[in-house]
Amino acid sequence: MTERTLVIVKPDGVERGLVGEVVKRIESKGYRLVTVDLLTPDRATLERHYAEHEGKPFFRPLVEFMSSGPVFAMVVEGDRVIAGFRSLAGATDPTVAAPGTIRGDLGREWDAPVMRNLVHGSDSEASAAREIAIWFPSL
Ligand code: IDP
Ligand code: MG
Repeated sequence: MTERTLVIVKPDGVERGLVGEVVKRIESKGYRLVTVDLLTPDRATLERHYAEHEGKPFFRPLVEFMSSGPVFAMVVEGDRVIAGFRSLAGATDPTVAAPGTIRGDLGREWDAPVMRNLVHGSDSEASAAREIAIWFPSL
């Protein structure tokens, strides 16, 4: 089943020069980039994107972190890519993310536990549709 998902290389990943590494893993798996953008997102966009987390203790720090510098956002297409990219990304907490995953291999979040985990990936068909509309309204 061909799906689309929203993937974001977060500011820590862009700053560390890991955009190419993330794209390589996505393309090597057989997924296709539909569109990409390098941008510094504003707070309003991030508050919409992370609306499900509003009120949680990490919400404000997360919005600040995500707006702190450029991110690399992309729409990725492929067979069951929503679950497939979550699998490539690994567990939310890089400390326990499995080796072989993006977060497990490359995550270094000791300055901000769990938050700086390099990538975002939509978690369901509904989230993917909602998030793609926020980041790429013309699609
Ligand atoms: P996910 O990105 O794996 O889907 P979510 O639970 O949706 O994880 O959380 C969204 C983002 O919020 C995470 O990727 C991470 O950057 C941050 N985050 C989640 N839990 C915590 C926490 O306990 N402390 C700090 N940041 C967190
Ligand atoms: Mg999530």
